[in-house]
Amino acid sequence: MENEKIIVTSALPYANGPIHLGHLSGAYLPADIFVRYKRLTKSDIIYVCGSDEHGVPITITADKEKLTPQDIINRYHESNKAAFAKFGMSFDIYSRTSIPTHHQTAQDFFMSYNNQGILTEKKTLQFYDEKAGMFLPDRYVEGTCPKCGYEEARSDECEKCGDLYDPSELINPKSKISGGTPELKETSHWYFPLGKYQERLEKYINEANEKFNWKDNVLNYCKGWFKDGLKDRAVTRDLDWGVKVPLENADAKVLYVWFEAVLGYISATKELFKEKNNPEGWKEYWQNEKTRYIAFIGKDNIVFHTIIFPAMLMAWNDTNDEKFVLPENVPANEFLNFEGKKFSKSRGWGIDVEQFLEIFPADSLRYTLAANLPENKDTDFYWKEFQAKSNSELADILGNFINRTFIFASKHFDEKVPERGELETIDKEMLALISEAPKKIGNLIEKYKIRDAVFEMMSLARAGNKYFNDSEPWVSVKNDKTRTATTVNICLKTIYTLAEVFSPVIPFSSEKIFKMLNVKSADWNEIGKTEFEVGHQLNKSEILFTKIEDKTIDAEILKWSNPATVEEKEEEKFPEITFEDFMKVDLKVAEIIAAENVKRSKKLLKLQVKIGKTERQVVAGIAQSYKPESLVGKKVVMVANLKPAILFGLESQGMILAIEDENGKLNVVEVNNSLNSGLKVR
Ligand code: B3M
Ligand code: ZN
Repeated sequence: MENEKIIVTSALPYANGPIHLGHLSGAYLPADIFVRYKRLTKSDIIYVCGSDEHGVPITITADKEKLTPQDIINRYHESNKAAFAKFGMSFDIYSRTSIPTHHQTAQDFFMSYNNQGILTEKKTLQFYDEKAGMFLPDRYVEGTCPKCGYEEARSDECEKCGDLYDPSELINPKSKISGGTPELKETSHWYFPLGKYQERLEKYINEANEKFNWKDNVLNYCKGWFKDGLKDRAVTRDLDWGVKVPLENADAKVLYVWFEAVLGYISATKELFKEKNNPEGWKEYWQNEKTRYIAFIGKDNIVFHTIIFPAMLMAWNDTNDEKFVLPENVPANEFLNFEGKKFSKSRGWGIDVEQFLEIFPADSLRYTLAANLPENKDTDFYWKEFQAKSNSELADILGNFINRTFIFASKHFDEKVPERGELETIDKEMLALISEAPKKIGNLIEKYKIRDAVFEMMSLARAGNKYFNDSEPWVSVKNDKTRTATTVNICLKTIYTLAEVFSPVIPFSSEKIFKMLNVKSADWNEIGKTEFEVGHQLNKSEILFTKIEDKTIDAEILKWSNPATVEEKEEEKFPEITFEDFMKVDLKVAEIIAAENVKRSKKLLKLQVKIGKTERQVVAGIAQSYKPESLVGKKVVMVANLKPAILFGLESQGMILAIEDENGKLNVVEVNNSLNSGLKVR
């Protein structure tokens, strides 16, 4: 029988920041464990991943760091690839979406849809930044929510109250690029008719679920989308970074990043087979109805993999001879938090993989993360738990069992596998456990219950330790060496099985154990039954897991509990300005002569200030730090030539300088009361 063909993909991480532990727990470690297991069962499996290098997330990072998008993706593609390798990710290829193969693939899909009349071109209004000379993507516009007054609302969606609105309703819109007020301007985009596929998508998910048992979190999420009704989605954007729309009248447009990123799985596979000198080989996987395709992702990517990508493939398959497989399962994980708080790139919260692996071995991280995967709900990484699990399980159970056995084998059996004598009940029970464990563990991995699988792995090691204790070889060695031989033989066989079943989780350590045993990894389905030849020569043993000391962990805890560390990372880099730039800012001493709350706003105060002989109204976001009456009479510093803005329907004619402390409290910069208002600050 031909071995089953499987494609496994993990979400393509944006190349705009380092990979952190949350990423690993979501889409990478579970996939790697699955793939490594499947390889040992002799499946014909390919595992592809790579960097997602387009879209606004990349351009925003580039703007922030005053670099080009190309600089950003080069930096993070290489460093993420290296970090993944160090962590033991066994991708067959870690590709990237900036390569020509990918651009070509994405454009082919777009053109096929367009030629088949699947897409429609529609006109819409979108914010345009005159100063920057560009259309602004959603995340580049900020303003006040028309519903709840939240001042950092996005152009068409309020993060605070969840309202969706037309961009024309956003109050006081600001361009994040120039700071200016953007205008709504007409543009046109190509739309994919997602709504038309709703019925077929529901059917596809139901059927896949019946056969392959999808996870509840994924199903519920999809149900929510279906309930709201799928809508047409624009698959193009006005942006100059990405895959160009391959049409004549679309010079300044690129494909929407999600539209092309999911196709990155296909282009990465093409690249893989090109490397193998078999450029058509990818088709045997992607365009083969017998292939099983499994897409590992984090929960924030569900809709793209269960709805949008399958709909895209359906549309292609309807209109082309070569048909693609759809995912049979999308086992999305929830999130891992770091010490009780969400990982956040922008706030610098949470350790990244590279930093982590400078201090601790990859297998300790793999094991502890795998035992605590957010399979059904969010979980947390805590330093103390990491230490406890590494020490009390990897070192004290697994490591200790292997170590004791090797000491006995070398001391009493000349580093060779001794022959078993007659089996007693205790031996038979241990042998039964060994022969059942691989199947049991394999079944759990097949169902994406990796946590449970890891628990079973350690249970086998625990059982081995107990068997060693209960057999008391240190007693038998004095009066019944055959008994000791039986114990050591069975312990070595247990270790062989442990090395195999643990290898998807702790591959580096398993490799060492195989070497100590002087064997290679075997077929997973045979492992519990494999016997050593009597007299098989063992190699020298080595310490597999060293205990993590309190002082090492305490140092980490301290580092991450000290807000200064986080603050440091948060520090924004400002571009240099010239003296002339600085002199353009008109700073003046102002006296606050009246202050009151702004209706419906928690943040804003309406102030009247005096600057020399003139009076002005300023709307300042300091209501959470000051009672209005406490401000009256204070002399402060104000930016007097700021372009007026409307906040909550009130005109604000300037800005007051304030210092934000570590807790987010604002402290207005006060000046000596003897100084007259209107004086220039410089
Ligand atoms: N780059 C989002 C993320 O990094 C996105 C995934 C693409 S998968 C095709 O979470
Ligand atoms: Zn709102």
